[in-house]
Amino acid sequence: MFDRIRKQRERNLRRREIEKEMRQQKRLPPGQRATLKFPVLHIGRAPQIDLELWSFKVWGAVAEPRMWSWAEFARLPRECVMLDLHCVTQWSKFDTAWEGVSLRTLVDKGWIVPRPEATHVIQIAEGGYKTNLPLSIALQENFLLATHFDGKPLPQEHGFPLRGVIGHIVGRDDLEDVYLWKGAKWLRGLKFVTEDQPGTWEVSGYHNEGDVWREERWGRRWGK
Ligand SMILES: Nc1nc2c(c(=O)[nH]1)N[C@H]1C(S)=C(S)[C@@H](COP(=O)(O)O)O[C@H]1N2
Ligand SMILES: [Mo]
Repeated sequence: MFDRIRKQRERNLRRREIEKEMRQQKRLPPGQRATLKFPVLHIGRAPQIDLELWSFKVWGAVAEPRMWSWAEFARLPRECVMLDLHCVTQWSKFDTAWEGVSLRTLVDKGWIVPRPEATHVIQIAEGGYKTNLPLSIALQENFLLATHFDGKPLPQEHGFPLRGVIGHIVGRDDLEDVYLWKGAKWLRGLKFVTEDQPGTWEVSGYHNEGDVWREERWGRRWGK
């Protein structure tokens, strides 16, 4: 009967060891704590997605709008990336493995051609969740249109079949790192815009930029 207590203590010890190690390696942003779990956070219910009806659309300030069915999307070139995730609610999860399609690659291949005046990309999810990123950040290697986590298709609650994910790549201090809310689960489309548009959380008081190292959590209301 003490098994559970012992396991819990061991886990907590490991958690604190990782946290200490990550702090030493300068991978723990201010105000964050390490977690070994993968918390699930979203507004409303996790939608059940039918892959037959699913599509991924890109429109707005692009040379031509595009649409992929699931079968087409699954054939796009794929990339793997290891990310440290930082949630604004103060948990950080280190060394998470993602696989999917890089927006950068879609642009490099000429399959998406942003118009010169495009400045931001809005991720739009099933159910209406939205989040905004400067185009320059959406084109970084630490932003992925992810279909797989840890070698397996995304679990439903983490965004099956596709989500935006953004995190820190070890050794890439040249990239901007933003909080995890800037990756939309159940992603259905990207709208390129010529003027910034705050998303779901950004209008409700989260910081518009959300830089994890500057601890931009709340406060800067849209337009101020
Ligand atoms: N579609 C959708 N995506 C979303 C959200 C949401 O409410 N709906 N919440 C965001 C927030 S606030 C966080 S912290 C992360 C959580 O991702 P996770 O549940 O995989 O940990 O998803 C982000 N993406
Ligand atoms: Mo969040």
